[in-house]
Amino acid sequence: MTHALLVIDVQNDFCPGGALAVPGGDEIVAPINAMMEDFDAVILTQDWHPADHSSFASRHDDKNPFDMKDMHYGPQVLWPDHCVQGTEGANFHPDLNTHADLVIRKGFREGIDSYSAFFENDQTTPTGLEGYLRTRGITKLTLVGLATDFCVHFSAVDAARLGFEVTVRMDACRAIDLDESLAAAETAMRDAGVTLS
Ligand code: VGL
Ligand code: ZN
Repeated sequence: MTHALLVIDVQNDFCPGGALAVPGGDEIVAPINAMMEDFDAVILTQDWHPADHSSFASRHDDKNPFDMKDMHYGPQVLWPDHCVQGTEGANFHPDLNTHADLVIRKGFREGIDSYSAFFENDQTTPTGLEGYLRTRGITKLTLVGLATDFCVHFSAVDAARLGFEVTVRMDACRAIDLDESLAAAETAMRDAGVTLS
């Protein structure tokens, strides 16, 4: 059994002072660093958007941040501009231990968002992470990071559907919580067979 820690999007823009700050986002950095030595592999994800990404409300004349928009792949929340490739906001939190085995970037295609570390928001375009995990013999995943109700949620559900044994350490996650999205995410993760601890 090979057990990996999957650290989701612990980036400046999701921490206090960032463009899409998650309340308490920086509080999880030290606990995540402390957990790393307990795992066989550590994988970081990085939200990594082009400056004109279609998930940005600024791209749509009639929209504000946190409005919804029907995209060709389904409904999408529109966000403040965040995690633009190569910017300080896209960098990992400066205190995060980045001595990881792999960094996987997602959301890099202009026309589609990717909450999950496994599939883009069309739920079919793979990021390549599944193949990496399988070829390394990783069967067990523990997820931590930001945000609980978006990228952690979708990554955990996809991982469970792919047959990995998945735990989310809720104490090492923080949520955006739009319109009860945290409660909905907890239900969806439990229904998918994810252990919340
Ligand atoms: C995320 C909204 C937009 C996340 C990323 O990491 O949860 N949320 N992009
Ligand atoms: Zn994003």
